[in-house]
Amino acid sequence: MKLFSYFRSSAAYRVRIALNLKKIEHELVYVNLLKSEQLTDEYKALQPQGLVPCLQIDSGEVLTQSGAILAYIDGQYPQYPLMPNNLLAAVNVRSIVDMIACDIHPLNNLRVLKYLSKALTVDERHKQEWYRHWIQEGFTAIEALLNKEDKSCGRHTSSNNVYAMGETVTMVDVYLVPQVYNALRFEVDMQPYPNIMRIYEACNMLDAFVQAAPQNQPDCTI
Ligand SMILES: N[C@@H](CCC(=O)N[C@@H](CS)C(=O)NCC(=O)O)C(=O)O
Repeated sequence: MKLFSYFRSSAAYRVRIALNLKKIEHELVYVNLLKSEQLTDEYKALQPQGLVPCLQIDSGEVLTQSGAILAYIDGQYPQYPLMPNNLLAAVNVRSIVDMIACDIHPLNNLRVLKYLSKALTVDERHKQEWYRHWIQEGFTAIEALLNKEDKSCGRHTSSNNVYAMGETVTMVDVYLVPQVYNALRFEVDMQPYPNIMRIYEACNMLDAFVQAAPQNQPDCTI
């Protein structure tokens, strides 16, 4: 299978982590967002929104949207499951995943930042404030959830956990690590989020996360 990826794309980073955790053989195809390669007709024939990632599976079919791609990978390759079996625990994983995927990440996407600067003439300082604002708002809520000693309703959050939801990596960690990478890149003060940082550091002890990291991608110097 081929993953169309860009080293700094956090949506592609999520998929790279999952492919590595599950040890799924794949090829990386690089789409340079700074050169607008995602907007070419050739790429849009694969991903009509012009967004990275997409995954071409061995049958030739192209899967789009990182959440859908991750659901496919987790369903098709059951080794190293990323979603809990318990329905309520799975719903709670999904809830934090959606806080990142729906309520933080889209507001800070490249096309949104470009629109702020070009169409709305927002200056660099305010654009960076915008970026940090949405991360801080989302991380404040996620930190509160992760800090809560709560093993009811399948939530399993606790400040004693190794990973976000317990002793094993789940989809929450797969989404959280790339979002923290973005936060650090844009110099968000991470002091108010000790649980998030602890989880980020624990995940980055695992090869699958290290190998998926932007700075370890062959296209990071292109
Ligand atoms: N909801 C989409 C978001 C994908 C996305 O936003 N990709 C970004 C990189 S992280 C992108 O391709 N941006 C290009 C652009 O904004 O022009 C997903 O999860 O796959």
